[in-house]
Amino acid sequence: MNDTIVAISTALGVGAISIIRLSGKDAIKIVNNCFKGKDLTTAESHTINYGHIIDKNQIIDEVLISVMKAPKTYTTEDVVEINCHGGVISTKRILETMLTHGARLAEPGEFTKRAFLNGRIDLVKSEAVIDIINSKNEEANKIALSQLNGSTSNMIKKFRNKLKQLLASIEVNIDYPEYYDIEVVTKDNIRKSIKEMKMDLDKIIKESKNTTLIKEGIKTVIVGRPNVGKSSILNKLLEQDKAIVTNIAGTTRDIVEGEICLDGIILNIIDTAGIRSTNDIVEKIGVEKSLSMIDDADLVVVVLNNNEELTMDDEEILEKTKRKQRIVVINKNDLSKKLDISKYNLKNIVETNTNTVEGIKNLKEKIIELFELENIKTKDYTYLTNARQISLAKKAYLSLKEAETGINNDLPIDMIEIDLKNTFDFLGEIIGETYSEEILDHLFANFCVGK
Ligand SMILES: Nc1nc2c(ncn2[C@@H]2O[C@H](COP(=O)(O)OP(=O)(O)OP(=O)(O)O)[C@@H](O)[C@H]2O)c(=O)[nH]1
Ligand SMILES: [Mg+2]
Repeated sequence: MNDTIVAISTALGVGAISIIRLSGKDAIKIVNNCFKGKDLTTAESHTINYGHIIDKNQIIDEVLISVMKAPKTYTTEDVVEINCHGGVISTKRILETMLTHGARLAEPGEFTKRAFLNGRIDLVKSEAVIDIINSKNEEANKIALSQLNGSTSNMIKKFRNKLKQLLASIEVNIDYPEYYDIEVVTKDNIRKSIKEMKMDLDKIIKESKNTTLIKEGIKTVIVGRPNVGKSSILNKLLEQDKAIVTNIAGTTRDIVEGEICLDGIILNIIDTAGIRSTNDIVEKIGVEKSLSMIDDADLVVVVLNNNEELTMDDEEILEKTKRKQRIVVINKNDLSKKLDISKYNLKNIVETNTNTVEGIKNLKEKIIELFELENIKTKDYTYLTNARQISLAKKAYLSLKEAETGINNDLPIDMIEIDLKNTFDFLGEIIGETYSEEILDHLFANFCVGK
């Protein structure tokens, strides 16, 4: 953290402007050493300064330089941003010049990591920064913005304060039981507080699951035997002839992907090669790929042909997908019924005929119903937004539950205190009150360089 870091902060490519950003105690000095213009070391903080970046007396580019002095900066260190002409060559040359003058190339997310380590933002807010950059739709963007503004951090802090108060009063009662003027915390009081907190945390965890859907969308995989109409269904969902459709079994060899928006939530749809045993090498690879896609999917759409009897391959596919969130589509319902699935007692069945819009509309409605998409949108954007946060909240919840069991079983109060302290610590980890290097490395590795 003692060195000065540099990175290109804008996307590398042709554009009007590129920004090269430096942070650290020598940021201003390093840039000033290769700047022709006014003396940047005497420039006021938060000013923009015109001049040229030079290297060995040669002009590299005409630039505008923002000088931002510590501590009111993104990282809380001295930060300099060089606005140069967009374009790969001049941007890279300026970066190289900064490196030769003593800056070090920043790691992904290192600017934000410094903001965290220097105490300007907590871990949840750091994660919000990357979420804003990566948000794929307006809803995801709103959640990330609200998180950056502190909504989630405040919620966690409030929760921890409640726990702190409870812990403090328990301790006073344990340490100074002879003081009569202290409000005695009865087991009933503790039980009541724990119950309330448990309910609140449970609600937060449940609501937070939706954020993953909002952020990442629903990964939907269409599987089935060859020729049942998988690609036709994909094309109708996308309203575009993206996949090739023929009456030859084994038409789709590789996966075909597309995206639609259902009630503001993205559906990532993947059409796969028809599953059957085959000796064709290329088709075989396609079939293996189809099978492997199932494990990763949030939703599997199994397509069966209404006009054919159920085959061994169909049965295998139904077996392989039985534990997944699944919709069974009986396609080609314009043709006579030969399919009999009555022995299976299947749920979530939709009949379609890809020559009309009706069945596809029903399929979309089934997805909306299954994922309760209509209820997902909310005006309150206070959520936990990723697996790390949610798994810590779950651990906190389990500790609370342990505390509750303890109190119901009349365990000594200091045992219950341990569970409550664990809850307090797990919640603290969410905002980064405690953290490990490993967690930080993992988290910031997902950032882009320059952020
Ligand atoms: N009658 C009727 N024919 C359909 C329907 N849906 C698809 N088909 C026809 O069935 C044939 C196979 O359609 P595809 O969409 O290519 O089937 P697929 O499941 O993707 O097949 P593979 O890629 O080989 O696995 C084509 O000739 C389609 O026109 C339908 O609802 N009714
Ligand atoms: Mg196909």
